[in-house]
Amino acid sequence: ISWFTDSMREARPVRVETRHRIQNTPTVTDCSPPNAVANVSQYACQRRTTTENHNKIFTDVMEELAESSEFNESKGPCLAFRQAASVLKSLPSAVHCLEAIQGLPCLGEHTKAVMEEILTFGRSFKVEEIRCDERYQALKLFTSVFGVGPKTAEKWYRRGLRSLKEILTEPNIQLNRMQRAGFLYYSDISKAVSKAEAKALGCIIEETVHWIAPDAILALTGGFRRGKEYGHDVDFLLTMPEMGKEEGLLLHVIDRLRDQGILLYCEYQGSTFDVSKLPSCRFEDMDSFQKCFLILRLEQGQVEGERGLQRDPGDSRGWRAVRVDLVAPPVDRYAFALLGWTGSRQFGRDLRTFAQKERQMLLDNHALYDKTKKLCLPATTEKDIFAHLGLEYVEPWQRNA
Ligand code: DCT
Ligand code: MG
Repeated sequence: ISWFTDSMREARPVRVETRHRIQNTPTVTDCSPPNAVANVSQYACQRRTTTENHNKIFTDVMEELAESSEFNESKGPCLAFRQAASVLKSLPSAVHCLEAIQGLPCLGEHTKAVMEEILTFGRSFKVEEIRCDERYQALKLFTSVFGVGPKTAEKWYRRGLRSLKEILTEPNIQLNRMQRAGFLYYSDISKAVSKAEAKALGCIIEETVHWIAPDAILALTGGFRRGKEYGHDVDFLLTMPEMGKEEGLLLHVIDRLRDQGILLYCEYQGSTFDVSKLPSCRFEDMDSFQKCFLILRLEQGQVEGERGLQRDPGDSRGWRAVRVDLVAPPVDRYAFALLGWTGSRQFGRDLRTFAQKERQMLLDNHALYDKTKKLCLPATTEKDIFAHLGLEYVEPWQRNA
């Protein structure tokens, strides 16, 4: 299937660009002098971050600390840990001493203290304490269910509930449809989706979409477009070459998936997109394109490769359930939606911050608004958007910030 292979090829660098002006990160293994790392940008959109993370021992801890801060609604510390993790992910080699990170942006005193602990003891006592915390454990477990956010998790925790079994047996808890699906398919959808599985789903979606509309435009987005080996779901963007023809497209796709007997769950949201309301200032909001959150049935025989489906040992079913997101913007919004849905979340967050702080522009999944010129800037490709922002183009596989 050529479009999927193209997406993957795009995600897998054959020839690595050697002339990097925006990120010329030196090697930091040798405890380089402070000013050697001075040209690492504070913005992820000015760094190149592949899936190869040399500092996982630090970034895993930072991400757990960020998550814990998020549960405590400590927005500042949460963002600070995520930014620190993101900077460390972009480094070309492992950090072996604190001197090597001097001059790097986004690494505050708190982060440095955690790194020092890891460098000295090989572990972080702070994070180990958090991992043992009853509330953290419960919130992490509850939010691992599809359809359960931090607010619901907190509510359940406050009612004294601690395990998924307790949630399911508590008579006073009313699960919504999405949460019921989340519990029903929990063991499958809490398991990572492999690239081979994503590719198989790409074939199914492509066949379905093109059966309905042969000229539809389809793209793989999310982590798999960035070249990740595993993900929690598979994300796709689809549109029609002619404006307005995308209306109703998703509903047809959903019907067709149901007819094929592979639609296990579907949450459809119609478009609330309104050109006259652009630009939106609420960056962190969901975009308003028509979209659907699906759970699809993937058969063993559809997945290429020796390993086939990701399943528990002893699971003899010939299929698994997989989470799939489909988003269908109008074609003139396609580039913005593609950029937003390709992620990573941190890359997108920093693109928006950069646009606002450095360029007096507002960027979201729908548009780029120039506050000085008081107009929306048009774009047909992601490259157009980077150019408007005065940024060097960053390939999808370099956006794993
Ligand atoms: N995104 C967005 N608006 C949303 C949800 C997501 O713009 N309402 C963006 C952020 C990242 C991207 O879309 C894909 O989202 P995820 O699937 O959550 O992230 P991922 O990078 O694909 O990670 P994973 O591999 O875990 O799926
Ligand atoms: Mg994803």
